Amino acid sequence: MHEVTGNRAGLKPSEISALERIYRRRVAPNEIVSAELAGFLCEVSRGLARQIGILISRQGTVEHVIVGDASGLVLPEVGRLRAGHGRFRGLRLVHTHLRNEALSRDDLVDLALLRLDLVAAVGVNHEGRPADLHVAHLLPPREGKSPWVLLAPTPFFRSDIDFAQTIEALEEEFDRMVPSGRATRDGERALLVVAEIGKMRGHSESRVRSLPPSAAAEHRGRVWEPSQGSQVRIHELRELCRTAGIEVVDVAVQRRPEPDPRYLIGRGKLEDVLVRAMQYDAGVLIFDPDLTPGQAHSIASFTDLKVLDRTILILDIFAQRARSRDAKLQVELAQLRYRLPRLQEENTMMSRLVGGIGGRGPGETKLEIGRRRARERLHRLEKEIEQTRRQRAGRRSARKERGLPVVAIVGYTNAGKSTLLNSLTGSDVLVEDKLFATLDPTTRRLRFPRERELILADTVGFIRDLPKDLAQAFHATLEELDDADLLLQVVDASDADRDAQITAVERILKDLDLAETPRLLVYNKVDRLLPEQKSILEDGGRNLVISALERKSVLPLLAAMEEALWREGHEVRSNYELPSTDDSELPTD
Ligand SMILES: Nc1nc2c(ncn2[C@@H]2O[C@H](COP(=O)(O)OP(=O)(O)OP(=O)(O)O)[C@@H](O)[C@H]2O)c(=O)[nH]1
Ligand SMILES: [Mg+2]
Repeated sequence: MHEVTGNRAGLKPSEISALERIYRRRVAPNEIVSAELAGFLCEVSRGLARQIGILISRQGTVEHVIVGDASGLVLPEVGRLRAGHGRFRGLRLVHTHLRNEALSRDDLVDLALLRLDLVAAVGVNHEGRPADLHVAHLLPPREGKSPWVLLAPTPFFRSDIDFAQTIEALEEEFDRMVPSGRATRDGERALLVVAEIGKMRGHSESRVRSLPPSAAAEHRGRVWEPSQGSQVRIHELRELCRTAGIEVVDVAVQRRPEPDPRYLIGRGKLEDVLVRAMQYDAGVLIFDPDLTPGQAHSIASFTDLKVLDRTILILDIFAQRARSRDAKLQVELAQLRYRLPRLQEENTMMSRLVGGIGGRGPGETKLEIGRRRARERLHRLEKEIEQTRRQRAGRRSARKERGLPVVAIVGYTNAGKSTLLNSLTGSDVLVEDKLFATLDPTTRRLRFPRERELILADTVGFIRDLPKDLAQAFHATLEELDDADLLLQVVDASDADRDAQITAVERILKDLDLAETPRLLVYNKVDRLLPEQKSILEDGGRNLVISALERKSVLPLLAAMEEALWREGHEVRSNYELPSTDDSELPTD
């Protein structure tokens, strides 16, 4: 069925059928549009006082006829969905401009987002004949360069652009710039989209709205820098991506007083982002802060890219890293909880929306399952987790009977918790310079001189702004903490974000009802500090300052632990001595 779409309201049946007859026309391969067809479009356009647009295939057939209003038209969903491969869609837009005006921002955005072969506007003169031909096409991605080029308008009948040659040359250029091997690369390429919500200081975004996207982006880039807080978040998001094996090709930041209810960022900015994603050949957008289910859906219906947010990314990393059955169950539960409100029965967007990077789920759940099955699975998981929780509780109470105090190592992810466990107990727990290296809690026994013994537990790292119900899903991993007699809060002293991380960890401890548990703050990685920074941090011996990599430096911590524990009512002895400071005799399991 060859239908005329768009602004048909008020058109007479005879006018509609005249437009429908355009579908019978053919255009020669080397022409953008034939002179007769252009003439016809101008005449009808002027008669109706509306733009008329057609999408023409490489074969020269008319694939769509669209009616607009006096100043623009809305293209049909020519499959925003990725139509096979190739850089271009194999369709060009030819439409009329009633006042012979230049190509609009919308024309250029359509060109980029729909990856049209090119976009052409035929200006209409006062006699209803073709005036100028305005043409733009895409350019291969180049740092800081516009994604498209506008050719100088020429009188329609003097224009000598050979369409077939132009598009062939362009495709070759694109192939040279962006090797096709990229399509089969291992890792994903992502563009980060960060909204800085809060008071607007200085420049307002709205002033740059009317510029074409790339110019607007450059303009913005000059006007303000993301705040300190945003920079920290962006850094963290990059680290998360690195951990997940995702390459970050670009970061877009928008400052706004309130999140946009539909798209988180403004629609114009989102178009910007999509153009850039296209330019960089990115397949994934990662939003921070997290998207509401509604936002996720609106964005996914706007683009065919994968739409993720920070929490989905974190869950994906958890899924990649979970080893034990417990951890797998918990990650899967957390994923389902996050995804359930985003699931819609029979929704094709779904796998892009909720599938994470590789559609990874640690368990047997196919992430494409519908709502009902997801709910069933969720209940089953909850039951299973409850069962294993009881088993663990049994093991813990057996331990309790033996009266061993429990010390749990907590802290921000990558602070060095596992490294500390290793150096205190001479173990060999996985340590990695990546986020969330530890998902499965490890416990080790640590023996002090004079028969004193304790259980040392490593835990999953904390991170700011993990949604509360997800934190809950990990509660089982953190149960160790409920029984802890003492917490060692490990801080990466060398991280610029140190203080905010301490605050984030303290907030989570409070959420977990652990604010009252005795706690030692341990500044780690001080080998990375300058001597004067280190001595400020030591504060005349008031702070525990260590380098978990150097076993000797943890001795004062051991002393402090022993003191805290056996003074906290376990068994106070007066003839107490510090453990030996001889490194070779450092107590181990
Ligand atoms: N320079 C230096 N690096 C350290 C120190 N302690 C740990 N690291 C490094 O920091 C990185 C993270 O260490 P982990 O022990 O895995 O950190 P974690 O807190 O267990 O991290 P997650 O389990 O991912 O939350 C590793 O590359 C360690 O080698 C230290 O005292 N000094
Ligand atoms: Mg660890």
